[in-house]
Amino acid sequence: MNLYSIRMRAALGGPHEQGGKHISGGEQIAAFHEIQDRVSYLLRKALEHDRGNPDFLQLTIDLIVEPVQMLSPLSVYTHTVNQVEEGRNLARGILRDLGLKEIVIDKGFKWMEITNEVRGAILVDAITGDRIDQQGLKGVRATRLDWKVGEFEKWCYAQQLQPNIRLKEALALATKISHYEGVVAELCWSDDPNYVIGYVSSKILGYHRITKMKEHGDENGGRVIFVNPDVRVNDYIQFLEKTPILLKMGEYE
Ligand code: PML
Ligand code: MG
Ligand code: MG
Ligand code: MG
Repeated sequence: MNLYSIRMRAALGGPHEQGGKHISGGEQIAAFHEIQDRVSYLLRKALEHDRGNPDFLQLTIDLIVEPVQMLSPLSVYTHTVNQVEEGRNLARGILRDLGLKEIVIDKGFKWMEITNEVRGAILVDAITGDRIDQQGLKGVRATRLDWKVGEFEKWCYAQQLQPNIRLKEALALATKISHYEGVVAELCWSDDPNYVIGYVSSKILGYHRITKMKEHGDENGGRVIFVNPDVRVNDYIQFLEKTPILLKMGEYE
């Protein structure tokens, strides 16, 4: 069956590359007969976003020609916290458990402060904490990823979790991001002012969902990915942008 990658990005004040403020983005993988519904979903996501009403919106639809890799989602653990400080300290502890030094974790959180200007993720050296992607304000966008139809709902049922579209999208992203040799961890929280949940994820420890990573009303959010220095950055970027990934419950490559 032919599958299509459907990508959306929306901005306010012109296109992103001309300085527009990022409003919303989204990725879907769908069969031909599903494209219309998926596009409607992405349009609604962009047009109803709490970051504002976009004046630029781009949709890209293309046939996937590369073989699709099937992955099972990272295991999810939820940590309930009431304060941002508590959430961020918890995140720091997980990053420490993954072997990152204090200075690198500090730098990672510093990079999170500029995620509002950077559209995609920021790649950081896991030993020095320096930025290594050279993508400027564009950053790195992980795309061509989704759940196989029906699998997220099945997975939620098995996990006794309420289906939540944010979790669905973030877990697909985090699973793809972590699925590359030499990637140590990802730190993320949303850029949506009304969504304060974030996570630290890694292939080894799974997806650690933390219920408060920023204050309500704060529009700063995004992703920092810590990678070992022996990773060839351009190959990893190519993987994130181009390799099609579908998530399926309990199935390995
Ligand atoms: C979740 O686990 O609920 C998602 C957390 C990260 C959301 C990132 C985003 O929506 O931008
Ligand atoms: Mg709006
Ligand atoms: Mg951003
Ligand atoms: Mg967002």
